[in-house]
Amino acid sequence: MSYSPLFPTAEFATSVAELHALGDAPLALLPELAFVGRSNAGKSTAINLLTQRKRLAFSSKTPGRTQMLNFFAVQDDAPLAERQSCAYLVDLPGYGFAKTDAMTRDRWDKLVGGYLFERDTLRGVVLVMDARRPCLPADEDLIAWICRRHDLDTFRLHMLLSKADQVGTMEGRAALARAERRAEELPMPTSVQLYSALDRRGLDELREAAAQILQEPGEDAADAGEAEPDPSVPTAGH
Ligand SMILES: Nc1nc2c(ncn2[C@@H]2O[C@H](COP(=O)(O)OP(=O)(O)OP(=O)(O)O)[C@@H](O)[C@H]2O)c(=O)[nH]1
Ligand SMILES: [Mg+2]
Repeated sequence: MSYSPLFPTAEFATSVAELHALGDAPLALLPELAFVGRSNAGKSTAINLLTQRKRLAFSSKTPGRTQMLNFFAVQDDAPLAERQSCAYLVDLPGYGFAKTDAMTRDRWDKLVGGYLFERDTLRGVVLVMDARRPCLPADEDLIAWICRRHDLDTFRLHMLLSKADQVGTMEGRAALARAERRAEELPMPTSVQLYSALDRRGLDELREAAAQILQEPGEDAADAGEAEPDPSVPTAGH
């Protein structure tokens, strides 16, 4: 029997400012789900909404608020006495904000790009994009980092079109269609949804996608396998 992540149990675990410090960080070997996207897209807000916490991840009107890799440990939904951490949500610094100088960009590439490319325990990412302008060149840069991974058959990309409250029905549909077309071209399994932190539209869908990404690959199959009788083992009465 396997348990699912219980997002409201999330607690801050650690922050990492340099990629090389990641190996020394006090982190257990658990699956990770990172929230990435342009600065101000709503990554920190999405983590707070998912975990039902007001200020777990710092959100701000000022672009570039999140500067480090911030890890939040999530416990499983086992009975209270048996609960243990089963995953990390990771809030990443944004990219592509107006005042980016060469040094900031270089730092971002090393820290975030490096993390997205080489982190073995990273199971997938939620790519947060403003529904008013999805799939901008800066988003494509980020997708390019992910495409360099060697586990693209199982690595999951979930495109979260945020601030859906800021677009009309037709514009929202057009944004969704555009992102879906892009998703079909990508080499990794990719899903797309509209969402709003303001009116909580799409929150259940986000929760389901996040839980599914963090699930062990083949976990369902393994569970099903346990229930199947092994034909090589004689059973009572045979
Ligand atoms: N209207 C609306 N505003 C939102 C939504 N999600 C986030 N915001 C607002 O957008 C701003 C930026 O949100 P953050 O969550 O801090 O964005 P971020 O992507 O973490 O930004 P950085 O850390 O700078 O990369 C804040 O003022 C949020 O309140 C949404 O769904 N609708
Ligand atoms: Mg942030």
